[in-house]
Amino acid sequence: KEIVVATKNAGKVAEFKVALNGLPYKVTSLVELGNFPEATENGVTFAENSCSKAEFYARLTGKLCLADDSGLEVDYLKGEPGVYSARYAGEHAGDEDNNKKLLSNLIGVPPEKRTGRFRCVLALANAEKTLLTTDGTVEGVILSEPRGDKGFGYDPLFLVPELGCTLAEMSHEEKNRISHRGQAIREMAKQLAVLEK
Ligand code: ITT
Repeated sequence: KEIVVATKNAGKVAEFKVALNGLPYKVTSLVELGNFPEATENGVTFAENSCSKAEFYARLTGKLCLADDSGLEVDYLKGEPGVYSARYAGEHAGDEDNNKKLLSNLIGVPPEKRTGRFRCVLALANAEKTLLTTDGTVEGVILSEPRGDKGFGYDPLFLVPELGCTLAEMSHEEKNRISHRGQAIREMAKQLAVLEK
């Protein structure tokens, strides 16, 4: 049996591969399956985008697809960048541009007001419909300078206060243990096992 991790984000793929290791599925991703078109993401919630991506790629591949829609909500910015996290600094912006924009929007904001969270919604779909959704969140504080060189996206700016380090200072295993995505993946694995019974 095969599950396609329906994402083009190499950072996400790396975390999925580690987290799904040990399940009775062959795990592939759009990154290695070839040149698939971009799914349109015009939903206003992570759940809408996650389901539409999963269904879109399940129809294209004819395989069971697991999609991830995720992002960073910053309280001082009223929940931005939220579902726009990947394109915060523009349609084709990279992680560096997005991080720069986030920092510039938080200039002068003291640590106690720099709270926020990552959210992740996973959707599993076949060519007909979405079968399961799960979610996860992790709370943190946005630093004023990056720390660490692992991870992707906003990880170097996201401090997990209880651990005293950013998500970019952790291995995939450590990050998965606490992250929004790690939680959502573990819940998905549980529900999938029930579904298969
Ligand atoms: P796919 O749609 O192909 O999966 P994407 O990067 O466009 O890739 P999203 O629309 O879900 O995916 O955007 C998620 C963005 O939120 C991502 O590009 C990062 O900027 C940010 N993000 C999500 N999870 C993150 C994490 O674990 N660490 C750092 N940044 C994260």
